[in-house]
Amino acid sequence: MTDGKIGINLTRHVHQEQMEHPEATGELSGILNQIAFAAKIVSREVNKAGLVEILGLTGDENVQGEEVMKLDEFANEVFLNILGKSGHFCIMATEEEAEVIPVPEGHKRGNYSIALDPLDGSSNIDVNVNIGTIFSVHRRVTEGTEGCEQDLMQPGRRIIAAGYVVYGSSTMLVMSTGNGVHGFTLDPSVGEFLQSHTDIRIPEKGKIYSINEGNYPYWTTGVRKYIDFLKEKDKESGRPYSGRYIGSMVADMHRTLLKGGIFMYPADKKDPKKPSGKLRLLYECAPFAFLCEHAGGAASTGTMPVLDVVPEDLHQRVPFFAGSKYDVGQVEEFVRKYDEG
Ligand code: P6P
Repeated sequence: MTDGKIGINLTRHVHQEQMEHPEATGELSGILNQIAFAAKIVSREVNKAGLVEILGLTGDENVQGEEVMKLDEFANEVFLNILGKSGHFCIMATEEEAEVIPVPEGHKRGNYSIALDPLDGSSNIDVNVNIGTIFSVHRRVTEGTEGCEQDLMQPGRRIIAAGYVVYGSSTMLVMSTGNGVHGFTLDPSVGEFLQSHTDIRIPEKGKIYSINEGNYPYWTTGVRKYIDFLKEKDKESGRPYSGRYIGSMVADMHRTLLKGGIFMYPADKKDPKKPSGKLRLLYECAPFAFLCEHAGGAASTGTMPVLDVVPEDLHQRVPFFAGSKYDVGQVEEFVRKYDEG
């Protein structure tokens, strides 16, 4: 996937895209540069977390009722501070805050809204597993100065830019503004994200499935039968598939984008408070669905494209099946046959 075009940095890439697509406003490069700036700061902390006493739990809980790691809070603060003062946004939302976040007093309200998970996979921080930031940008739909929830609660089909940062052996930013999916790897020696992956394409069909099998007893019949099917021996279709599950959405989806296959977090009956599964629509599923579709793959709730879901709540959860088009289509067939029939 890498094409040796090292030397093009994120700024230049987005500028070139805007030259080719004048319909996009000039703000996109500013937005992505601010996201990259915040990501560099978070990357520095993540990479030294093992060395300083930052791994401890704060003992606080976020709106999801999950223990908040200090790095979660740090990442949340960094992104909100930098993006809130960038002048590009009229309203923001993050996984860490129950309510929408206004732009700080005295700073310009811009034409966009942003929803983000500042540090997804935080439960993996203290075992040194890849974690990440996920973001989704919409154009505002309301008039006036202050933005509001309506500017965030838009279907993913209307996203104008989305992406993620994966903090791992290297820090990589993968994004799309609707003209292909591109990857940029941070060169800490120059402090720049340099293009390392151009026009990422998800293979039409994969041979890896990624799901938390511990939830098997709680899935619908259709999902259970699909997972059983993937394990049956069938040389022609490449089954049994290999199982890979890291438990960090950014890491699992990064592999799925590059190698294909299917990542799943279905609805399950394990927690009555989460009847639609665990992953959130606005700042986890919709941005990854946007990337999957622009990389030639698909992302479904099991019954409809994730990008067509009209949000009803800021922290709404949806069942999520994403990756190779063939594989996502196949799980939809099992859901149709066994769960809707
Ligand atoms: P489970 C991390 O907490 C997260 O939100 C995603 O990054 C990840 O895909 C999922 O939860 C893992 O959840 O229930 O399999 O541990």
